[in-house]
Amino acid sequence: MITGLVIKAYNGYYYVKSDDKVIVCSLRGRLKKDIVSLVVGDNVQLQPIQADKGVIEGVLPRRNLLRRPLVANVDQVVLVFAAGNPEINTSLLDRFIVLTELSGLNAIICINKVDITGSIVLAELTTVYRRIGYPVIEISAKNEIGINDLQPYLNNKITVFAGPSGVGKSTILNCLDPALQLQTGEVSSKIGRGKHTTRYAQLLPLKSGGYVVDTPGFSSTEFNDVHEAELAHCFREFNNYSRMCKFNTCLHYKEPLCAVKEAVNNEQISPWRYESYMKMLMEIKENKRG
Ligand SMILES: Nc1nc2c(ncn2[C@@H]2O[C@H](COP(=O)(O)OP(=O)(O)O)[C@@H](O)[C@H]2O)c(=O)[nH]1
Ligand SMILES: [Mg+2]
Ligand SMILES: [Zn+2]
Repeated sequence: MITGLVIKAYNGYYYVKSDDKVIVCSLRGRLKKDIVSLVVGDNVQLQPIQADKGVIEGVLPRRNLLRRPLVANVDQVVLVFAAGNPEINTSLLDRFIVLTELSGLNAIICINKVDITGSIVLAELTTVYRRIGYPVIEISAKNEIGINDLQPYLNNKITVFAGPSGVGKSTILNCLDPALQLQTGEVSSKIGRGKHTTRYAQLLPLKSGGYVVDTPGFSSTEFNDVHEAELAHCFREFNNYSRMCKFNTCLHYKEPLCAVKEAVNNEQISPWRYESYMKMLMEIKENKRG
């Protein structure tokens, strides 16, 4: 029996990387329980049949499971946004951050297309997120600027690239490793949608070691099962203040003597972060009612 890493699932077969080989595997019957019982990113035990074929006999314990995209054992998420075309929407960035925090993963913020000057003042934005503790990397994939700042984060890790479509995720990955040859540019119509790389999560090996997952840009950033009380914890900088709120159940909304709101007023917490928080909180409250 040998062990390997599932890098791709397709048509009922699993492509397992073991040493330098990719072994195409079927699944031992008793393992076929549900769609999340074996996913890309899982470490498996397999019985080789021929040089490049095998049968998966067991799945090793997982460290974590990301739902969108469906990948196991992810180390971190790179959230890609663009300085322009399309311009950063901080409320959307904060939603991605919350989803990453809920999965228990670290977020790295990557601002691409710094060759474009948008109306957002990048320096202000990067200062806020860095102060919270998120690495912020500014790059221009098109001009191959700043790629070297991103590279070291990816070595020997499984990294998911997420963000809106059109921000340059695939272009960045091609820049990191031209052998990936990912399709870039606007997805013009339905034609592009059902195709390989976009629909199924796949671990793409980087020449420098490590794997990346390219996503088509999550279209859905809804919080289905998120509890109100959980949300505030996803805003890391709130944690320093929430201890001092009068009520320990404080949602930093209409409660009196709220230390988080006070910190917003004193500009210790960025007002737009608080705005993002309120938007999401209202949405969760709405969902609860509906
Ligand atoms: N100006 C500029 N355009 C870029 C840059 N990186 C990517 N693009 C363009 O943005 C468009 C979308 O890129 P793509 O990689 O497909 O984005 P994805 O949807 O996030 O994968 C393409 O036309 C790219 O050529 C950059 O650094 N600067
Ligand atoms: Mg893409
Ligand atoms: Zn409070």
